[in-house]
Amino acid sequence: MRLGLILGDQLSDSLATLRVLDAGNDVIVMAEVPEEATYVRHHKQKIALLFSAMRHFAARLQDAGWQVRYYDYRQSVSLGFRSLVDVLAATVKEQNSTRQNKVSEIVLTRCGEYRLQHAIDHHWSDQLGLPVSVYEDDRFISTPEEFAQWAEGRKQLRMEYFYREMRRKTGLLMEAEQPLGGQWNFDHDNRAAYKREVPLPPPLTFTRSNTDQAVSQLVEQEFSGHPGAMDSFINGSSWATTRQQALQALIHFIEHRLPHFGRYQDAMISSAALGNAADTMFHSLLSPYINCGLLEPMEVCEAAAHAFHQGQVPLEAAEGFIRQIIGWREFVRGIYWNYMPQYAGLNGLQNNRSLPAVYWHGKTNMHCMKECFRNTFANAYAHHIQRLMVTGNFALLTGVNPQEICDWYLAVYADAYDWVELPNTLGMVMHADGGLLGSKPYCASGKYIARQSDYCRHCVYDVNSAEKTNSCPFNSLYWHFLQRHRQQFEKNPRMSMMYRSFDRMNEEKKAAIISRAETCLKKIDDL
Ligand code: FAD
Ligand code: DLZ
Ligand code: SF4
Repeated sequence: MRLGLILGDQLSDSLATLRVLDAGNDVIVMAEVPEEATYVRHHKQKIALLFSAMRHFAARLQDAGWQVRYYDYRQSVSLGFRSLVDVLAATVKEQNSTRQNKVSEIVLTRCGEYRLQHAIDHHWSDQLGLPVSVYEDDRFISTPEEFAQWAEGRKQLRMEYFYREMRRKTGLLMEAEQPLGGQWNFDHDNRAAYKREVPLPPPLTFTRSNTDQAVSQLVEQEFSGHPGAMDSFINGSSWATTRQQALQALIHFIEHRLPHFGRYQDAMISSAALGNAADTMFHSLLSPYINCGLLEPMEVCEAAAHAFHQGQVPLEAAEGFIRQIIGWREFVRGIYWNYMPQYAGLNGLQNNRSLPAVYWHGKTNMHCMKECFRNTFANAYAHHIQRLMVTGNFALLTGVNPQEICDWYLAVYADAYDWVELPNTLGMVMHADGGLLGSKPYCASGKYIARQSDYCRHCVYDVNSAEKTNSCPFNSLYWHFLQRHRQQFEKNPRMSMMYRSFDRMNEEKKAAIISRAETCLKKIDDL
């Protein structure tokens, strides 16, 4: 008989492991273990979501006739298991001592993170004294090998071209070989600020099961030192933990959020004025489910395409959403597997500032940052523009060490796994990969935030100044960043205009801006 290990981010009925194994003969192993739960200080809600979703999934497998050996966190700890391989070793022993039919092989699906996959490929077979077979994770649309072939020989890797391949491969929003609407990408229509033209989406809450409640208690007791609050999980306003609830979230998204998704994709709004829906705008909130397997990327994209074909949503909304999944999501995964493990150590801009304490306590006078941290700690969520253009932009402009800021993003979001977080943070935000993921850094002054949000209207800082003592820190830090990295970026055609703007300022103004930036850098924790 074979043992099939299913990981916390592999909770899909279609998983290769389940297709390879035989419910009559083989045994599924699942385990909550300290090593996975603490390799970073995961947000409490991320642990609660995963443990609860794992328990519900194990119960579903049992109902479907599978034999499942499930170790909950307290069992793992009391049996002295730290890691998944400890669990497997003990389960092999247990099965071999109780059955005539001995364990002949360990089976699993390629895992999401290099850290674990490396251990599986290089150590597990020796540690367990058994063959370990790893099957491709075909819930993704492309394989790491296909990406490597596509990337080979290209001078620059651009998501847009990879995305077109994925459109062709999936046939989503295609008519023969041509994109529907005659255009691959409608991104230029997706830049509006939110002026309350349409109401924000209604809330969706989930009924909490006994399992959710037991897990919440466990997390409060065992992970009290981890960041984040549990309230929105406990009251059901944050995360789904079953396949059925995740499908409810998908339906809610298609009906209430997708119609306006593209248009307001880059918008941000203060929550005090509009309640909790402001924290999510029209984003889908589906990433935690897609990443842990409760929803599959193709079914989510097919639902969006179907809504377009039924006339429920405009083409630019469906295309914009599908691009995020078969474009960005697949592209960053390809980058990850193509360039790991070297990728994780890159520091192209040689940034060495320690992560400012504000990233953990969230207390600051900068209203935009305060809003993003509040959302992050309350819900284990922030939408893409909050991550990229506020907290990410601040880390870039202040020169935070990329590995430290990556660990932060990996910890605080319910959807965070190394394969998707790392390229987004190290590549897209920090430009630490020398431009592999983006041709220029996404650096921006407070003007961008003022244009895309109402944050600046509620802030003590003056977004129209870069040099006054109460000037918006993003403004002076932006110019300081450009000056610090003049050599790398001055010749970049997409950035040279900014250098010319700075050079045209009079000397007194330039000096005042740089001096204000230096004060901000010295006093980051007081901003
Ligand atoms: P929506 O805006 O509704 O987007 C729809 C879906 O598209 C998402 O659910 C997600 O599956 C996919 N998607 C969108 N943008 C990206 C992207 N850039 N990369 C990969 N998939 C994308 N996403 C994660 O899933 N896990 C992470 O750990 C993660 N870390 C990030 C760190 C930083 C610094 C940044 C800038 C982005 C990160 N992202 C990450 C990408 C993106 O911010 C989240 O996928 C998105 O905010 C999730 O919320 P949503 O489901 O409401 O997304
Ligand atoms: C994120 C996570 C956490 C918090 N806990 C577990 C766990 O106890 N058991 C498990 O199998 N998986 C967990 N995960 C998800 C894993 O970290 C993830 O499967 C690997 O990093 C591979 O992507
Ligand atoms: Fe953020 Fe600056 Fe606007 Fe304040 S003024 S909200 S710090 S961008």
